[in-house]
Amino acid sequence: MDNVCIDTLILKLHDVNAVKFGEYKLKSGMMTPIYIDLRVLVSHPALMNQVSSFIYQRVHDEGLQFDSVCGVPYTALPLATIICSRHELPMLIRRKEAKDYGTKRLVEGSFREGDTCLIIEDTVTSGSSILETAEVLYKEGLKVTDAIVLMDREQGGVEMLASKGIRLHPIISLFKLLNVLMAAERIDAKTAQSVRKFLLDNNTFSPKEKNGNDAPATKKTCVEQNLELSYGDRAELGNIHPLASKLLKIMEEKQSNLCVSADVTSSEELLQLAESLGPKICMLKTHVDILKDFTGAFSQKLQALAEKHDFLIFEDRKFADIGNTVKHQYEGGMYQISSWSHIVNAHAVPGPGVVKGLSAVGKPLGRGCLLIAQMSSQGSLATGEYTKAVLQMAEENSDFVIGFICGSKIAKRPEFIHMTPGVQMKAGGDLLGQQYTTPEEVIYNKGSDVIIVGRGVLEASDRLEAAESYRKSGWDAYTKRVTQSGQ
Ligand code: S5P
Repeated sequence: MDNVCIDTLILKLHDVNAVKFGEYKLKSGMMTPIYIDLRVLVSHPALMNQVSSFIYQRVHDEGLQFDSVCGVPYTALPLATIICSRHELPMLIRRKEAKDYGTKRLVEGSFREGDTCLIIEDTVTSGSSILETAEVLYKEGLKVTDAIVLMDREQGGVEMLASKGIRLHPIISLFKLLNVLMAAERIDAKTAQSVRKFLLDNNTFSPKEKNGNDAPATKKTCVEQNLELSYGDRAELGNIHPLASKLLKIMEEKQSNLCVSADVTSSEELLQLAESLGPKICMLKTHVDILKDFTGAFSQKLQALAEKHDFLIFEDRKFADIGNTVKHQYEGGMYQISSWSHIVNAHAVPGPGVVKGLSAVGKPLGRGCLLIAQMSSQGSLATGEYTKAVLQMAEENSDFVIGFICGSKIAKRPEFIHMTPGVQMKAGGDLLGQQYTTPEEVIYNKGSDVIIVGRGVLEASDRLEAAESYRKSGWDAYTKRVTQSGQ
């Protein structure tokens, strides 16, 4: 099924008010900030036909085998009717109440014991409505192995039904729906974020304790299904390092995955950059040892600007010595990096001692570290097995390591941040081995989280304008990636 059609269908459903935002009560009594009301479909016959086509297409794509079709009353009943009529499939009708005259049957239509019935539903929250219908069918000697639903609220229905032996095939997930509505500017990022949080916090299925609250189970499920979590969702993950969470929140809030590499040699120019580009960036990267006039007062001013414009400071010191030495380099000397930089980075070459040494200083201060897993420069030795070993080192020290400097996403855990240097609007390189790829390539194709841009901004005639165009490119690539995930 192609993406454009699903996106268009979502927008049409929003047009007819089948998707509502506000305060609504679900059948279970739970209050929800998003309500899916597909009962309105009967008033929109063209849309009704389209929805039916999507459902049938899915039945076809999955190659489902069944003897009859049953729509969960009432909303899915007309959908099942259209599908069965169009494709000449036998249908069954489940009565909500047994009539008190005649045959007293709960299922109308002809069937034989042992027949398989496919269930069609409009919206699933916990999966209980599908299960209720399945149980009525079971009583009549029918089998139910699969169900198709137009809208999955992603609150545990798939898992609950799977635990009862029913495979649920959702056509639209609420996470996908939110991304499409946000990309079309029908809702703002805040609304999408609060709905996502609600969905993650209100999973109705827990394998141990049915109907209990089990938020982590949903989060795990999204990851397991390889659904792309938004930056905002990742910020809320249970195991995330507080600094990584803070960064992801800033990114979501400012709609920026841009880190500007402020590779200038005067502290005044660096502060000017921080002041003017501050609103566009999630992070400012420094090489403090190239400043000709570093002072303690400079680092205080930089911290004040980071507060003012809500960005993190990343001193790109690339520590690479034994633990005891890096401890001194991080904390002491004339730069006292740990006192002002939220994030530092390190090479893994010395072994885990380098992380231990840095962590001894940085962890009590709430700082975080990025490990250099890959480099953008030509002929870099940080590849293959080395990169894998860096990943392992990060996993073992995730109380201080928050992510990686890398060319592409290397870790599956959504708690880790991937940051990629060597970014310009045009692929290419410099005369000293730097290699550039584009924001789209880095974020959309390579799955990284943050673009690090130095000369792409610094050498532009209008630095602010350049920063804005990198911010926009990076953000658009991210939105595209999240929107297209899980399809
Ligand atoms: O592999 C790397 C790692 C880093 S941190 N390649 C890099 O280029 N960097 C840094 O990113 C580098 O030290 C510089 O500060 C920045 C890239 O700058 P640009 O001017 O080439 O965008």
